[in-house]
Amino acid sequence: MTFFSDVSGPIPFASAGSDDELAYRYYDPDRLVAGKRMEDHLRIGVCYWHSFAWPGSDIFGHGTFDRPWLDPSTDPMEAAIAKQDAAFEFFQKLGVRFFSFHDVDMAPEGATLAESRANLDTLVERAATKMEQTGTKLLWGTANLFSHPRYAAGAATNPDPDVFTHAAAQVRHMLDATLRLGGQNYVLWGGREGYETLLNTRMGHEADQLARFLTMVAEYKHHIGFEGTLLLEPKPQEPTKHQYDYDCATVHGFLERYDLLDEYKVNIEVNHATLGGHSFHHEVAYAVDNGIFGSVDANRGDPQNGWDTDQFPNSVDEFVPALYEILRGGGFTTGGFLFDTKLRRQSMARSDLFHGHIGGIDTLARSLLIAAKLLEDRTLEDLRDERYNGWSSDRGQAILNGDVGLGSLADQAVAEGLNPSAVSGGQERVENLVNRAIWSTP
Ligand code: XUL
Ligand code: CO
Repeated sequence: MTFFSDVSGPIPFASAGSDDELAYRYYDPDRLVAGKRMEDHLRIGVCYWHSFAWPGSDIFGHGTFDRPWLDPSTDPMEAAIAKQDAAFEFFQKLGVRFFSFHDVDMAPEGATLAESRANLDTLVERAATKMEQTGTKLLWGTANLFSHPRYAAGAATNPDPDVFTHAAAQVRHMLDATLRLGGQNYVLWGGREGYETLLNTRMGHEADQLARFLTMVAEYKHHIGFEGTLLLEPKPQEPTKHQYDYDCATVHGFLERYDLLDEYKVNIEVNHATLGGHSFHHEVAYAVDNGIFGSVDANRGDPQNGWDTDQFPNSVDEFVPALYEILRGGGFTTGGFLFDTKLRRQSMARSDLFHGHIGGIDTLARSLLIAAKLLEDRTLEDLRDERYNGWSSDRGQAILNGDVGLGSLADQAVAEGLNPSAVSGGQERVENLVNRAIWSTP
């Protein structure tokens, strides 16, 4: 059965001036950028949950989307098979290589863990065949530990160890499934790993529980020989009032405290960064500079309401600086850009899924071209080198190497009558240089 019959696919690359709405203007998979194919730089993936498992409902209203595979009167396993067919048809027609899913996106939950496991195994085997036939790859797998009422008070951080145990069973199974499908990463987003009120919460105890859970996951990963990367996905809040994995710096500190830095990296989501009061640029730069950069959930928020609206990315201005830091750090290894994106509830047509992804992918492709140019021209690196140049002096090196203490440094300052003059940071100038690169890249 064909679900997207209006679009023949695969979406072709056309020129920037083309007026074909179902074509890429910048995303040209084979184009070489800084010595690497564009497709290999961006490693774009489609998410199963928002694009195929969500009907367009919100807290005030029912689903609005035209998604025949979500028809509630269909037998759940038959519906899951139709959903999988729709998803793979879409991946093929969009022309991207990766996808990601939660256990419950792909297969219906059964009455018991064993039944859920059997359902998932059936759909995973079917997915394996489709992946082989189409060359589609799994960017990451993950378990949904936040939708079912049993997880209302958290999964790993639940006050009840039986809930922790149930979560362990789900994650073990999804790790097995991710390994089976050759997944390149495994993600843990702790949507309910936080609190609603501190009045009933033992925060320190919950942190120890979470660390035990993550340690068990890492041990199991090695036990089964899963070679992908384990990723934590920071978010400051929503659905909880406070999520423990608040942002990259918080996750970094947590990993260090529990000796897990060798086992986990971060999956940075644009809208989670902005929800945390950071820019996406900040989160990426932090992760790159601290060796924990893993992957990205590409989307955008709404600057006026600040929620996690998960809109399709459309701002080159927002993505250029972040892509710059990613390239500066050497680019993705196992990670990629996963479109963790939701159509607006009024975008009901099946074809809207194409328009959302095409615009977002072109935004990334154009941003990549500009960021690569900025790096190649050393526009920012020369400026940064000059700004930090003093640190290669004898004094700078002595401070960094620990050859000098506070007392002797202070003595030097007094003896020399040190009175450094302030230097301009030139922010407006550097902003202009970035804009010029944006405007001049065809
Ligand atoms: C929620 C979110 C999740 C994770 C995977 O805000 O981003 O979809 O990406 O559980
Ligand atoms: Co996400």
